[in-house]
Amino acid sequence: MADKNQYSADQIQVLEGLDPVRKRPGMYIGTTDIRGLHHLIWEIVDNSIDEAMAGHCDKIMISINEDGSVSVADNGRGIPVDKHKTTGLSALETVLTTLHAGGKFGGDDSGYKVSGGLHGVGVSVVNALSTKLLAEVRRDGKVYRQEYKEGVAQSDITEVGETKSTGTSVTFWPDKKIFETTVFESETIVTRLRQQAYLTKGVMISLEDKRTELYEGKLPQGHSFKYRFYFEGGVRSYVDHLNHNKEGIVRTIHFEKQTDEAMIEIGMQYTQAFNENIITFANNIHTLEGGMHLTGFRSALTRSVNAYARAKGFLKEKDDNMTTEDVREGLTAVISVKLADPQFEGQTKSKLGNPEIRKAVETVFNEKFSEYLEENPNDGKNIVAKCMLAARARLASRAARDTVLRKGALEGATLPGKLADCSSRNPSESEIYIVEGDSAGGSAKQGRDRYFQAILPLRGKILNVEQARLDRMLGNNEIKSLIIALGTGIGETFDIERTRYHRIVIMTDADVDGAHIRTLLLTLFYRYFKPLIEAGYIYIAQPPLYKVARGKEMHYAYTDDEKIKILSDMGVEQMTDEKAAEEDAAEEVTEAAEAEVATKKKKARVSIQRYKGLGEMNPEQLWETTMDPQRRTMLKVTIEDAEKADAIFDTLMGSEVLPRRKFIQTHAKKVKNLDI
Ligand code: 0RA
Repeated sequence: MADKNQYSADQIQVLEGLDPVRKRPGMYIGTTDIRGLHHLIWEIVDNSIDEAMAGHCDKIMISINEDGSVSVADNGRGIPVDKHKTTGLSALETVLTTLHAGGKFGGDDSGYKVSGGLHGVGVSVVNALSTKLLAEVRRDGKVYRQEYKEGVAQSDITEVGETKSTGTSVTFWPDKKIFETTVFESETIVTRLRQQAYLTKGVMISLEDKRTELYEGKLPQGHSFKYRFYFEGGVRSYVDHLNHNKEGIVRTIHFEKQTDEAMIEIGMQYTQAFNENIITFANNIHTLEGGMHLTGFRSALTRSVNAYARAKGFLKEKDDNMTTEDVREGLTAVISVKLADPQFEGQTKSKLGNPEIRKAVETVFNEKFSEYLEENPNDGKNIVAKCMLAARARLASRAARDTVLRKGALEGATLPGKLADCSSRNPSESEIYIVEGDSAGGSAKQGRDRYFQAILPLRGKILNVEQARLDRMLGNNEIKSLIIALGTGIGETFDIERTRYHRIVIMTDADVDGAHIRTLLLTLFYRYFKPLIEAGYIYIAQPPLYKVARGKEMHYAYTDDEKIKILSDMGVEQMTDEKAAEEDAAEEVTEAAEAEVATKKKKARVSIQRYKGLGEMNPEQLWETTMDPQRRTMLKVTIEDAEKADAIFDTLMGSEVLPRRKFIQTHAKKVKNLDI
């Protein structure tokens, strides 16, 4: 074991340097839950991506190892290991033990750093929060290694072999004393890595999850959990991926330009869909709240399309310009900017603030897009036709929407008859359950606590509207009832202060229709009641999937895994065919077989009921499993959840409108095995 006393004063300095990270990890990685845990991976991967963006690396390999540690390896130049003349420390050790030192090294780098933005707190933070970290550098024909514990080097850098390749690998074991959980979620990592691969074109990023135990019985025989991403098209491939089940009206187009301010990359495609889906990034960080790059793009798009439509005579002199919404209908776009000094603002620090980027994006877009329109008049015609159709639809549906959105239209309206309101008038203790179907609504009304729980049943048929436009759906009586019940008003009169309930719970069946209705409601909240989501008022109820009973003993299972666990706790190893077991148990048996019969009887008395819908539960069951605050679990809806629903919405709604679906493959190139 390392003894602090054997280190020089300098090194103790370094040690103290990381101390605050272990004391207040939240300050550096946000949280110590699963998000914070994943943050550790992003930190390390970002460093390799910086190396790739600087043009020195084209392979990044991530593995979740059998023992739960994570390795990130790249084939970059390798972090320098020779000692700095004045500090006496190698770059490797400095990067690993000094806060904010990550990436600020080398000096010759022309690329942009991912680090320094939203996260980019540096590898040293990962080091500090790991019980053990192993760094390996391949450089100048040699392999070097250094081991750390809780951020403290256990020895000098050691030469351990020879190699022809170069690169860096870091393996770390997150500290169980710091994190609520140290079990990584491969799905989350896959999603993030795919996104990073789109944004760093030409780089192969792979993930292997070697925790075979975790996947026992879940993957096909002989398969392991492996992903490999490589996109030559960059954001163009990203747009194709986002549109894989939408019908494009033109090809995906792609612009790229380096200006004084930034590297600007834009991919876009107009589709038959009705929603817009514009995703923006600054230095590979998803700018969920948008910012200057988005503002610049939107205004340039509106101006370009209108100018083109006028110049070509599609818009007549008497016609109004198309609005910014009109020109974005059905548009999918990915905007990625890389700049030297990104300013992140906003509530979640995910809004790009640099004002100069607005103009830069506008200029690049105007130039490239008009060039494209001039060269592809047919595409130009199709795009303008699509936008003009959106404008006409907007005018046509305005009347319908206005009846709902009009100032005061829903105010003072009497509460809908279907609403079983609660008696409390204090919103902070009141809840409303939006329940799918009249029968489940009936059970919920009987089972609830009337003091603070209100029930609003919605007919399952609300999704069956012919129009795929949400704003028309606002005229739907079911939706109107909901809006009146919420009390907030909508549109220009929306006022969160008037919310009648601080918990708004969506309770739908665990089937396809239930999922559709949930998507519809989430989309409605996302587009018209976003502050309710931001305030954390929207929830999704979690009814059980099964009831497992034996005599007076009764358990509810909310997942399949839970059902298996309950059965095994009851001593029933496998799902028993109940009838067969009963018959067996009733047979005449000898004394010797008594024990066996006892077991069979035990199994026989277990009954498993699968709830296909909420309507199958009686009021008491619904109360004790799903509505009783002491016993229920509910999911709080985040903006990200609602954003996903919003993205799915048009696909769902449009499924009858689209005559066929086209699946566009992204160009995932096959790559040989890595030699790192
Ligand atoms: C600074 C200088 C040099 C390499 C790196 C940083 C570097 C850092 C990381 C982190 C993960 N992978 C990395 N790969 C490289 C080298 C400068 C030179 O060789 O001239």
